[in-house]
Amino acid sequence: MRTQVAIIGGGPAGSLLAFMLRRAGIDSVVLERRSKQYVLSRIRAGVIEQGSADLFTELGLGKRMSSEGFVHEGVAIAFAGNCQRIDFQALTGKHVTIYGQTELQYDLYQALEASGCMLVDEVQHVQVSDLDSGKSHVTYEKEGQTYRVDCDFVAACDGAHGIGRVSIPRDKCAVFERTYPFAWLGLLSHTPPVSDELIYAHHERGFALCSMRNEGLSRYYVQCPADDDVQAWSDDRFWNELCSRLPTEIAARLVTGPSIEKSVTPLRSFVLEPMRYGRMFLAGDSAHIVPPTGAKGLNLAVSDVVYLHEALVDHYATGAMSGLDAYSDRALSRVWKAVRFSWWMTNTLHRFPSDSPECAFNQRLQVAELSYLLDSEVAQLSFAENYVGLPY
Ligand code: FAS
Ligand code: PHB
Repeated sequence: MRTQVAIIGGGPAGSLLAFMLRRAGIDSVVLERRSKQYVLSRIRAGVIEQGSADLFTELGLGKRMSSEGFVHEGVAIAFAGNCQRIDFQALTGKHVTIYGQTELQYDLYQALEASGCMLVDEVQHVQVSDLDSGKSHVTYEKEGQTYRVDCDFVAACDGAHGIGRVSIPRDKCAVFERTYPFAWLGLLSHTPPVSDELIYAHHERGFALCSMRNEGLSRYYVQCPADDDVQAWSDDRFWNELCSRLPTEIAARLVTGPSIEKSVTPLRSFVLEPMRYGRMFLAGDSAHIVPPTGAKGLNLAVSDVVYLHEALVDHYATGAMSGLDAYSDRALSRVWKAVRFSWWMTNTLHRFPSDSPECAFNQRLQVAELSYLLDSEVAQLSFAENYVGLPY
């Protein structure tokens, strides 16, 4: 078969790109390794920046998000036994929306189906070829059959463990990486959220986060050792540990219950440059990973797709390659600012192992960073500006 853009990966980046290209009359085929059901079952992001939410509304994808999502005008930082709110709305005139990635993915799949976009799921052995020639093509297997897709361009939206990134020769790209000596243990429960806004907690026992999906579905995270096994965490141990890291009055009102999902997520910062190899363009987690502390991963996938869509529309309208040639630098400029913010949030709110270099000094710095943040309106404005999402 032939298409204009072969999209590898049917997560938020791939499905959003396919939908936006379709609206612009540009043909694409999405190849997804997992079943759509599996993709819809993955518990991931929960915070949607204002820019992303405005885009979904503009694209007609925001109906359920605006009726079922929560608009949050602030966030709380729990530190030294107190809890202080940072008011994004007052500081920036902007807010975030709490709406599960699972729900957003469902809306995207509904929209793809309704617009007649082609998505092939449960594909195997996807391979990209001839990316530096006009004969680019992708091959894949499905139910024992091998298929070939001839295309003008390939969009590698295949996440952290896809083939896009690994298909680029090592001498044609550079990798920037930072790993963290801890992970997040996340728990989802049919319990009412402990607070009507998110709480990011700094504590000597480690970081904790109180989030939610809706009035009856809460999402909590506690920092745990990087090599921790989820089996080692009973629900009771999780709830006790979470309570011990929250200010007393908040812990007192925490409603606990059986977990419906529990998982450990390693934390790392990763950027691959450039986000392009020949006629293949990377978007989303295939090019960059941020620790979830800054709630930026999904939102960066959205901004990448906005930039790539613009460049492809310009190419098919004018024949020019200039937009596509500028894509990687344009996307990376916003990516690195989000990498910086996510690194700062992670560095400031987590407990580093006592044997890590300069541990005592860094702990003092954390206290100074958080005291400055909570005492200074200027610092809060910078925090808020980054949290609600920097302009595209
Ligand atoms: P994805 O990984 O979502 O999608 C890639 C798709 O490609 C997958 O469906 C995969 O199956 C498919 N694929 C892979 N290899 C393939 C191959 N060879 N062939 C075909 N298909 C292939 N981000 C936020 O913004 N806010 C948050 O609050 C937040 N919280 C998070 C919490 C957790 C626990 C985790 C793990 C992540 C969180 N993130 C958060 C980040 C997360 O949301 C990602 O950034 C987002 O899923 C990125 O979307 P994609 O780039 O589409 O990648
Ligand atoms: C979530 O709700 O899953 C969530 C919220 C904020 C983060 C990370 C995850 O920073």
